[in-house]
Amino acid sequence: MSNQQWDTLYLNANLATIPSDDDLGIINNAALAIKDGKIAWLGARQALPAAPTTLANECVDCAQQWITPGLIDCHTHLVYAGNRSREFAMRLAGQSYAEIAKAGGGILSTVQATRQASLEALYQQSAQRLQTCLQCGVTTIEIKSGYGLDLDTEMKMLRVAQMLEQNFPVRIQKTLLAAHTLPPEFSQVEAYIEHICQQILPQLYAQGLVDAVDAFCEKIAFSTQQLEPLFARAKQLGLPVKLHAEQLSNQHGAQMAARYQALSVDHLEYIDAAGVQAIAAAGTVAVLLPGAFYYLQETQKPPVELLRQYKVPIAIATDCNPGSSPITALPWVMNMACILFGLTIEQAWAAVTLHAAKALGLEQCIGSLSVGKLAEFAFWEISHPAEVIYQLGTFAKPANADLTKVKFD
Ligand code: DI6
Ligand code: FE
Repeated sequence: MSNQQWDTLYLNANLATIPSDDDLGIINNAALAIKDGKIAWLGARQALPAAPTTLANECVDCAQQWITPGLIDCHTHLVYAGNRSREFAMRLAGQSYAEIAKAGGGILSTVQATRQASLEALYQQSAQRLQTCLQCGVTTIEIKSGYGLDLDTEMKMLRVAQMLEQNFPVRIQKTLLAAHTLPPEFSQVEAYIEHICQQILPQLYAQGLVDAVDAFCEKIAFSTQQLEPLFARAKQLGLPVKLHAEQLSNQHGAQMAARYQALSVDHLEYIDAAGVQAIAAAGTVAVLLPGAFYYLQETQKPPVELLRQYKVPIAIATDCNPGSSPITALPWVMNMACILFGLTIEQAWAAVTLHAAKALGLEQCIGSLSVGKLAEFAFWEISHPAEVIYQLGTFAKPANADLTKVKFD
């Protein structure tokens, strides 16, 4: 056994530490040390207190690669069966997302496919999508249920998410989205919400399958009033809440979510000043989903300036789902956030690291390169972090690939 103070020391690296959303926190020719899975030291290589080999058991030459915090996709519906390319064609022919949903397509068509799929088939389809997320440098991903809308299928979806976490090098936060839309078995919204509160939520929570509770607050889904009992039940169980809010219209979901100290409110194209003030006061993160905005060809943009004025942390995510955002590539969504919503490169990076961590309640452990946080990184062969956003199709290096373990003096 060696008694060096660190386990691993990365050398000849460029770091983007992401301390805030106005600064990438770049350190060139840097060193980064790991001890017990956490960042123990980082800084300019010349500032190392002694010769590398006297400090760490293993020294790794990064050959000028960049290290960033692992990317965090804080809003996805990654587990589902089938796809909805036919609806995509219908939308291109002029039908709206809401019209297709009302006509029995939309979410309910994926519910049907997901109910019919075996656990194995659902796992296989979802694993393929997850693999592409990981190629983009994702180390933490949130996955929602919501295409089951009954106990067995919601359980199947969350079990698939759990199995994915066991089989891939990624942290998965599991969110119950049983309140996605009204299932065909129920004609009364109140009765379905009651069923979630009494049966689905407590049973799946007891099985360790629920880290948070989400709902779809929209004209074509649920009202704030209908969702209150669900959020109250989540709080009773000690679970954090989040909300799909003000995507297609302003339902004042943000204010309701803020009253329950929601981790995040997501979409927000139609949020107004009162909504922004409410989430600012509650410390709730605004999660923008430019993929859905793009696919649905929306024209109303989320009020980025107003959110910044009130210092609301802005995260972005893929919203990976078969209807409104069939995207797994988080860097593409960073690109869309810059081009469509006017985020800067610095804001887009913070939106998939620092602020995305907060949107999952994990800001103490991940989201930036800082001493004490977990050693979860993405490695990139680039000359500046802007390239990840600029050049679509820039992939992260598989963890530690091509990095040579060498002896440094
Ligand atoms: N908002 C979304 O973006 C997804 N769900 C939601 O509530 C879309 C889900 C779908 O169309 O399948
Ligand atoms: Fe969504």
